[in-house]
Amino acid sequence: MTKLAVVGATGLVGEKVLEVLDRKKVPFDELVMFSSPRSAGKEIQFQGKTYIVEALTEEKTDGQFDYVIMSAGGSTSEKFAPLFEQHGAIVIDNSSQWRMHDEIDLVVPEVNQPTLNRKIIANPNCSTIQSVVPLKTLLDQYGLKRVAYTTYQAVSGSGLAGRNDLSNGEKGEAPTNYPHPIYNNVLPHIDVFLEDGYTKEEQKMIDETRKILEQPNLNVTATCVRVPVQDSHSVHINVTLDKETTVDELKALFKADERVVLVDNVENNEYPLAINSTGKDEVFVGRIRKDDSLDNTFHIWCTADNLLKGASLNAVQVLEQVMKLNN
Ligand code: 11C
Repeated sequence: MTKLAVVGATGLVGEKVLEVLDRKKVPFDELVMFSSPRSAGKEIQFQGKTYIVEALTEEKTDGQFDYVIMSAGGSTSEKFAPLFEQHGAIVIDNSSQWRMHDEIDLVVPEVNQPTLNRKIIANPNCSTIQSVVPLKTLLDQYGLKRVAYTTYQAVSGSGLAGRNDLSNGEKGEAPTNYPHPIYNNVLPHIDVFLEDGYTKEEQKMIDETRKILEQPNLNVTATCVRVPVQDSHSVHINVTLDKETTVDELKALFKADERVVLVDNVENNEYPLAINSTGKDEVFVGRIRKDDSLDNTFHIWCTADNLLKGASLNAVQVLEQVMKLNN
């Protein structure tokens, strides 16, 4: 008897978690959906049944859950993930709360396995997830010397509030979520600014890349940018490899690689696009070029659906991974 809880079931990512659980036919016997008190009482139709969403309380963490997927923000995860864990559940957490704790696994199933030292497993930041997938292939084949990211991130990364700023901005309304209009604009600012001038989103990409790839000394830098796109993040990855290779060899490597889909036919204007990634599970790579300004360095353009591979799908893939380990 497998009992599963989905926390944050009414949010953008929570909705997708349910969609992916259904689509991938993840096996469980009982499901409980939790939300904030504000959304509690809502009805959700799932697999032919009506679920009433419950407000999460401390007492309810003692519900004999085997697995919990949390997509409810850092403060909820900080409080409730350890309580679920104490009561025996394996918790897969979408927030940034636990990611950089030494004893907590930070997992992208194509890249690494959970150790389960703790029963909380962190799901990485969306822009990091899609980037480490092709980087893992390059790491295994050539070794990595340096990674420089520039991101072009969709408004759904900020949840419904981001989506509203984009659609209301088009109608001439002032933003309520971002400090500036996102409609017709590009914001070099995601999450809060840190003392060194980087944003928290940029620092997350740097720290999480090193942790997931188990390359604590890898040179990584990032500039994270919000663009007026509904869904799917695009990331420019400038990567310096330890060994020499060619563009043709890289293309052949990615073409044969099950982790990614290569879309790189510039003669026909074919390259990864946000609009072609939305609703898809895969990570797309293309526009592979040599960067002659540095030795062994290449440009890669990488897109993925930030709500799927960048959040809900990765969380469900981690769930499937731990279910297998537990069997
Ligand atoms: C964004 N990447 O696009 C963020 C959203 O740490 O899980 C995800 C934040 C996180 O705004």
